[in-house]
Amino acid sequence: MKKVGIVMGSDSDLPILRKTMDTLASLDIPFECHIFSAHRTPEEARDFARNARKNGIGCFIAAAGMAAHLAGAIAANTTLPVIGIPCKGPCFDGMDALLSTVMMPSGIPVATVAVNGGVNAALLAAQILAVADDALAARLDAKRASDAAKVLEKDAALQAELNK
Ligand code: RP5
Repeated sequence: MKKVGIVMGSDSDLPILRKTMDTLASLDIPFECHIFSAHRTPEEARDFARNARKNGIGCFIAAAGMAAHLAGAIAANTTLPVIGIPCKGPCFDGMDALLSTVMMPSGIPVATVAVNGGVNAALLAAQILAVADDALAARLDAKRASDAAKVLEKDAALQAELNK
């Protein structure tokens, strides 16, 4: 099975990526995860992207905050799908990272999830890999059903409380 290549700009992004890794692990999806920065370690970020296909990576998740160029820098060096996570920093409520990640020029796409959207990035990566993997698609269906059942349980509890 193809791996997900996860990269974050700083270890300060790690709490968001922990959710990504936990979600991938819960779906039995292999991954490798690195701290490479578009600005501080541009050669390592570029090499990770350029060597990914031969290293068994099927798609990327790239997370960064502030002037968040990491997802775009990865996308510039691969035609594998790249999912960007804008991470909320100390200013602008994450709008800086959101715009830096999402506003890619034509030709170099980045599929951007919500600010701090670590879980959805993992699920989108899973859905990309599941296009060619029926067993993974079945695990995703099971997760959707289980998540829906949890919401309905909460609704049932709320109705029971309100209708006492
Ligand atoms: C970005 O700058 C990183 O992705 C991080 O979100 C932000 C701040 O990095 P640190 O100064 O906390 O290392 O490159």
